[in-house]
Amino acid sequence: MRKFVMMCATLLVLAACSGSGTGNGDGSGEGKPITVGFSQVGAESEWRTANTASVKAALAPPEFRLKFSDAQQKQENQIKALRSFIAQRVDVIAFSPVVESGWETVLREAKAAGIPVVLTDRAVKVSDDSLYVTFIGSDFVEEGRNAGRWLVEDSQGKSGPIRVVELQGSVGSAPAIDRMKGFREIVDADGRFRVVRSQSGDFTRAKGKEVMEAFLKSEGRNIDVLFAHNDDMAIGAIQAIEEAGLKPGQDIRIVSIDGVRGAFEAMKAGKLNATIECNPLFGEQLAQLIRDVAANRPVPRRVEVEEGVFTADQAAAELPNRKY
Ligand code: GZL
Repeated sequence: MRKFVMMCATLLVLAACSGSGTGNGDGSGEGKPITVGFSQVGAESEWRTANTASVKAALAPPEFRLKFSDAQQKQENQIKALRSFIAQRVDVIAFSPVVESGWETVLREAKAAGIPVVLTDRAVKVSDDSLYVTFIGSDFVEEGRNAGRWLVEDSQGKSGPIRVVELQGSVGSAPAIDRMKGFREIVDADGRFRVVRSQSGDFTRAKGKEVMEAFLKSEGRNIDVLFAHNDDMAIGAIQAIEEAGLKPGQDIRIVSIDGVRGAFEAMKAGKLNATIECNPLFGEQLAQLIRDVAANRPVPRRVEVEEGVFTADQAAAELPNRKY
């Protein structure tokens, strides 16, 4: 009889400790923390910094055990990080893929290891959609369309050709590919706009300034508009425009994407004309997706974040409300 009681007690203790990574983590629940491997693109922009802060704040102990890796905008570093998460047998992998292609092999390794993958911010191109469970982020094509719509509106009464230069995001990245696609769709339909130069500034201020300097050198005063795929490159370009003796926001109309604090400050100073919001603060939504995925609950295939369009006349009033 005594042996039977001991065995039941042991089984009860084992059941309480085993958990499946779905405990509510506050000590009152019955499971262990959910271990998440997160590979971040890098720290290239104000947007990325805000996104990292939001993810880290949401995937916090005791509910989560976060293994965070900064890839410094290099795909090979992300692939290394994903392989390390697989070797450590994390419960869930989440990552923002720096570029769209080249993920098939490592995602098959994660699938073979039985580790679910959540895409955040940027998408991937793979032949087998079962290689990731869900995606949370923005509609970059719509962001590009919104930039184009603002420019068409801003150019009311002007005849063409209106000469546009474009600072693209990182080559091969989903935001760069899709923002360009959406913008061209709108401005090409209007017919008055000519994109005379288009080159990557890799989403950074420094590179944005450098490429804008090259545009100014080759096009001189024949630039009417700058479309930048993110605010950081636009802010770098603003410096180049001023150093060339021109007035950003007046001699050259400027529209960019993200809606970071620096953009609102530039709009308030009259140097940037509009920014299309791309919300990086989805950490809590990501945490809920990871809870559901870890517990094998069904999740939507795609979760999009809410975002708006902000123009210079709104900047002063909106600036105190900005959270990133
Ligand atoms: C967009 C994100 C982009 C931002 C840039 O969701 O991937 O990367 O627009 C950032 O600021 O570098």
